[in-house]
Amino acid sequence: MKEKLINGHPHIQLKFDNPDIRTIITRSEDFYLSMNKRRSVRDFSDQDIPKEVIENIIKTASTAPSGAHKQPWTFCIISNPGLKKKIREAAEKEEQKSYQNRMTEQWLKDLEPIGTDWEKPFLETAPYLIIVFKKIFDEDNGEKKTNYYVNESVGIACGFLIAAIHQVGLVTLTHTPSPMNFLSKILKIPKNERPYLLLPVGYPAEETYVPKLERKSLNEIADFYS
Ligand code: IYR
Repeated sequence: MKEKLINGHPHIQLKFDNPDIRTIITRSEDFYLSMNKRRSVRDFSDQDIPKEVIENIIKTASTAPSGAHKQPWTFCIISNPGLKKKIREAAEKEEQKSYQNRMTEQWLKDLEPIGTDWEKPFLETAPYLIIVFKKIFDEDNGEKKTNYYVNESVGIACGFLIAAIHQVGLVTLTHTPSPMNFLSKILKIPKNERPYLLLPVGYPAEETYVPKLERKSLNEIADFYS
């Protein structure tokens, strides 16, 4: 492997496969068709999945680019039934308040086609909950070390995670109970970390229905400046 120093730091030569253009075209179509089958699922089976799969999808998420390569994320993986119950109860308490008082009429109306409500049984049914925390800063022997583009970095890592879950053949949901600080309390998370996203992971329940949605067309989402 060829190496050289840049700014006194080691750099390695990029290993680039250089696929031919037909391969690139085919892969672009295949990957789109595969990702377009992804759906957010709210009804989970309690069927277990090997821990190895969870480890691999988390490692995939952590291949995401991040500001100054700080990797400002922590993934908490919950399979303990008592802990899942605690999280469900705390989430539902907040969600009940949100659905009853905190969300606007318009917001509730926008959610009607999706069919959500304050009840979150998937927090107990799914074999794994992955809770993603963003690290506002890092601590090195009591010294504060700044992280950069934390929201962007953690958002991209979550995108990789969701793609990985779909690619291995499992399902998830991007659940954002609000406010989420109860998660820090239950899991005793240090002060430099904030909850970002909660993802139940598993198999869908036997007969699962998802909203009949259309995705925006390319024309609606893209402007080409040729
Ligand atoms: N956090 C709530 C409400 C909710 C909000 C949006 I925007 C959604 O797309 C779905 C749900 C909940 O999880 O039910």
